[in-house]
Amino acid sequence: MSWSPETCLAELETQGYSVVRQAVAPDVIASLLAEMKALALSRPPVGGADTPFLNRGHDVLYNLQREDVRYTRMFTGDAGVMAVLRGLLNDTWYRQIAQDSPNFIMRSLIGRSSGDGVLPLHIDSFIPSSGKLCHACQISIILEDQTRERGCTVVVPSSHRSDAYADPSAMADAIPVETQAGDLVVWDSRLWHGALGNTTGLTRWALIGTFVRWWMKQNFDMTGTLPQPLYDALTDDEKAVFGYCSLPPRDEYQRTDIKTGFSDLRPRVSDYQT
Ligand SMILES: O=C(O)CCC(=O)C(=O)O
Repeated sequence: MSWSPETCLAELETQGYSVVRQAVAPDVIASLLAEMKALALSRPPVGGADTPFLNRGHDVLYNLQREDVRYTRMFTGDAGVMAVLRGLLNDTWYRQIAQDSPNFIMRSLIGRSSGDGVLPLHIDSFIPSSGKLCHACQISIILEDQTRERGCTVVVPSSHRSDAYADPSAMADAIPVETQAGDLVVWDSRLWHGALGNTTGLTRWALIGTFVRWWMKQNFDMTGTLPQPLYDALTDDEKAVFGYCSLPPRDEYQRTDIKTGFSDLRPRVSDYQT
């Protein structure tokens, strides 16, 4: 690792975001990009009328954690990324898992390519706050260069502590985050952020992981729908990141603690339903 998680965490604290330049090797980026493009062609269309407002007009590949463990491992397999995520999101009162392992979870894992419309400023923490503790963050692995014309991400620096929902009129104060393939952009999900319209007619793919504290809901039933061979490939740390250690018990006779450790992990995905 040639970058400093401490610097990234310090920037996240003050600015609400951090850019890590050239964190991922070009050959890895090239194969991820080819896979995003192939998936976009081969997957049946989703959504329609119930597509969330912010996703309309943009290409989104949902639930990439079900395709291949490699997509999850772009995050969990990177010691620097994991140090940043633990620093931001680990619950220090979570005793069943040692603090050098994750107790935060992944809320979503998507591929995203900007369409020609602007992505309005928004937050993804659902609730703003001015507190020093972060409860959700996003990491975008940039697969294609992002310029203003190609719809780069925009942010309002330090807005993560504003204790307010994003004000669309603040787009005028938002700064473009121009990046190159291989960069990482990390932001506190309370940060007011969006993206410019992509007027180039080209794709603009990024792999975006959203990570949250262990008690937040995931976007889909990640734990119930993971194919067994992918579950078998996960390390215990990765199973915790998927949420298998913090599933609510069925009732008080199954368990009375909402938090569990690695010794409570089960051999099969279906075991968690019983
Ligand atoms: O792709 C981007 O530039 C921003 C994506 C975004 O705002 C989001 O995933 O919440």
